[in-house]
Amino acid sequence: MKNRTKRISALLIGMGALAVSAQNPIIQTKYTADPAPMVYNDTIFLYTTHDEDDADGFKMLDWLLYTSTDMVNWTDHGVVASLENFPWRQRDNGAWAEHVIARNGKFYMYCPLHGNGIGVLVADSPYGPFRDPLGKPLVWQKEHWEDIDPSVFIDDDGQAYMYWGNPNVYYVKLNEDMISYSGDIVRLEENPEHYQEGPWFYKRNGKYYLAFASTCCPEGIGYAMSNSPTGPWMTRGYIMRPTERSRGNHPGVIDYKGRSYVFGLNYDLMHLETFEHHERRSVSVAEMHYNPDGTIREVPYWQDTKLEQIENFNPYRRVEAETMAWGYGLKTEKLDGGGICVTRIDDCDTLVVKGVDFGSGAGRFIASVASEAGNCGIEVRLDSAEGALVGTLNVEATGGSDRYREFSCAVDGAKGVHDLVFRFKGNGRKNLMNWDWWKFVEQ
Ligand code: FUB
Repeated sequence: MKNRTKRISALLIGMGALAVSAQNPIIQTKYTADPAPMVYNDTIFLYTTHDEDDADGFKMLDWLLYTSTDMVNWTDHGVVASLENFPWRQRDNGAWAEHVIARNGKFYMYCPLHGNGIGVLVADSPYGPFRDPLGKPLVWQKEHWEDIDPSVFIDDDGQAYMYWGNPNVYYVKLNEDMISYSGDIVRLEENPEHYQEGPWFYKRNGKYYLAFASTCCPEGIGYAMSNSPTGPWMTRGYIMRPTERSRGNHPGVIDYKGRSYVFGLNYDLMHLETFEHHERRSVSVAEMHYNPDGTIREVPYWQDTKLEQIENFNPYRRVEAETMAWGYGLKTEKLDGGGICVTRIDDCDTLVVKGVDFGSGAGRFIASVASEAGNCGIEVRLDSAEGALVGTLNVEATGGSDRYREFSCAVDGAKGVHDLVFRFKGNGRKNLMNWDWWKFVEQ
């Protein structure tokens, strides 16, 4: 994705207002798909699949994790599991739509390996590491390739269910260990109307919901409701109608901090470069609303929604640089000693953190940066790429792109709540620095 033309970068910089105000897609440093949001300990853990930058058809090798507490600024935690976790698989592609759920202090990740059934991984932390406790698929109906898109839900009585499938819908009752099941795999006799794939099974106010990607293509997000976890399912309509503006979709639905959200996917980031079709998708999210009878009000297409930041961002603590609302053109990668850094930083690139509360005023800015190039810097601006310049961090060569050093600069004029825009300077050069973390110090 970074090899986009100069023309596109220039276009985006010229459209600084778009870069700062855009909220969808929520991840711009990689292509992400198949959102599986999980609320745990006041944080949203957003697990996604990963379309490779050069994907033409589906080229999917690993699963990623992002977290947020405000819905618009997301921290990248990198790859949390990959095909390598499943040595028994027979294919080197097919890390399709996963789902993660917590039970009894453990975290279970259900992973379809397209064409090789559905495996399960377990971890002691939502960040991983995840390992395969079975050494074989949890489910594999070898007579077809329909075992994709698992969605797991634990009912109030402790019974866990896994729904999955394209084009048929299957479910099975999972045992309390979450890595085995009892009874037969059941295929629904009748699909909800418009069902294609990507079931998202949940319960809210005593009613069961099955959201799903609607008939391809383009796919919208449909949903059905039931009074029982095993149906019968009554189709209730669309959460999001299909539109020619996109192609695939895949729902993830949560309640968080008193609001309800639907996650899905689109091709809008790829469309900044090309309208030729490739499977290079991006996760988006919108707030959604329930009617008093439990039905869901239709949500417009992602780009026609406005996502509100639900709490201000605190800059007076160590912030991982890979935390951003917008960072198109940048990439993230794993640091040698663990952790993630922002990389592929070129002259005039920007990184935006939204809704930052500077309170009565910031006095200093500190950043941990590694730079081979040196003679570059980070402008600290407010609200847009051309907004008020409140500080300039000069970065010297540190002796290598993995040799991190702290640099700091004075800040003047950063008070109250603003979008924070870091604009990189380097006299037209590329690969200026790698960036690990930053923080502000109050005046
Ligand atoms: O991402 C691969 C496949 O595409 C998913 O499993 C489907 O839901 C569709 O999003």
